[in-house]
Amino acid sequence: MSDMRTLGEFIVEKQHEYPNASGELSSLLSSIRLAAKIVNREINKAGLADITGAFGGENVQGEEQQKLDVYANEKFKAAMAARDQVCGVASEEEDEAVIFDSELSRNAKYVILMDPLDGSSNIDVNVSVGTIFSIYRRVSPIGQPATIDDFLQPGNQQVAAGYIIYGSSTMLVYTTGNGVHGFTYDPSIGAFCLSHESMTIPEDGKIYSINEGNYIRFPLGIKKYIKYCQENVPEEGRPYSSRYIGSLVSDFHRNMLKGGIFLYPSTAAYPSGKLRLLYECNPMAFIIEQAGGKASNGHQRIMDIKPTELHQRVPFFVGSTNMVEKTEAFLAEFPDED
Ligand code: P6P
Repeated sequence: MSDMRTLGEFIVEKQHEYPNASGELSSLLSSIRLAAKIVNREINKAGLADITGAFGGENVQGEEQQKLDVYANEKFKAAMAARDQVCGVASEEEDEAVIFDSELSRNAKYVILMDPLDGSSNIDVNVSVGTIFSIYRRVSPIGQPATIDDFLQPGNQQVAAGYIIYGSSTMLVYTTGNGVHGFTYDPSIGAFCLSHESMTIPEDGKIYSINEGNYIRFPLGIKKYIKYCQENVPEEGRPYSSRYIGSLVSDFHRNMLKGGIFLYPSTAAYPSGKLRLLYECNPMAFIIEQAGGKASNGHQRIMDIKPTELHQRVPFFVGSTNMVEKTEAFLAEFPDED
C-alpha cells in the first residue's frame, strides 16, 4: 500500500544515510526518474503510435533494434547529459561507452551503465519490458574524461542499481546499499509513490524460470536441477511451477516478490550465457543481495567477477538463496565433461 511518499521525497529523506553525500547521487536518481516517466509514456502509447516494431538497425549484440529501444536509449542518455551528473554512459544499445566531455561532465563523479529497454522484443505482443541501470563512482581522475576502466569495475563496487518495469503498473525499484525500495507510478499525479519499502525475497520458493527450449544443450547440472524441480514435491505437497516470460525484469520482479529462481545457463546459441554482466547481471545481483537473495554464475558470486569487456555475457542464476545454492550444488556434483 502506497504511503504517498514520492520517490523524490524518499531520496532526500535517505540522503542523510550518506554522511559525505553531496546530493549528486540523489540528483542522478532524479534524472533516471524523469527519463522513466518519458519512456513509460511512449510505451503506453506503443500500440497506437507508429513506434513499435523494428527500427531497422542492429545493436552491438547483432540484435534487431526495436524503435523503443533506440527511443529509450536516447532519452536516458539525454537525461544524464542534461544535468552533468555522469562523466559517461555505457548502454546495450551503444557499441562503445559514451564519454561526456563538457567541462561540467568531466568533473562528474559517477558513470552509469544501462539496458535502456530490456525484453523489447516483447513490446509488440504487449508483454512487460524494463529498464535496468547500474551506477559506479568513477576510478579515473575527476576533471578528466572518463575512461573504459570506469565501466569495467566489478559489481561489488556499485553505489546504486535499479530497474523500471513497464507492466500492468509501472514501478521503479532501486537500492543504494541500504535495502531495496519499490515505487509505483501514479499517472494521475505524475509521481512514483513508495509502495514496497524494504523489499525482501523469500529464502526459498517454488518458481523456476528458464527457457526449457534450450534444454538439450544445458550443462548436465542444470538438467539435473530442472528434473529435481519437476520431480521433487516440497513438504507442502505443491510441486514447483515453471514461469518464464522472456523478459528478465518481469521474471526477476515476480520471483523477488514470491520467491523463485531465474536461470540463464550457457546454451548452444550463447556458450557464455546470454545476459550481460555489466548492465543486466550486476545491477540485478546488487538488488537481489540487498533483498536477501543470491546471484551467481554457477560457481562464483556475480558481483565478484572482474569484467574484461563492456558487453561480456555470463551464465546467470539469481533469486532465492536456497534455490541458487541448490543449483550450484547440482553444477558442482555433475560437472560437464570438457
Ligand atoms: P530467450 C530479452 O531479450 C532478454 O535479454 C531478457 O530480458 C530475457 O530474460 C532473455 O533475453 C530471454 O532470452 O533466449 O529465452 O528468449
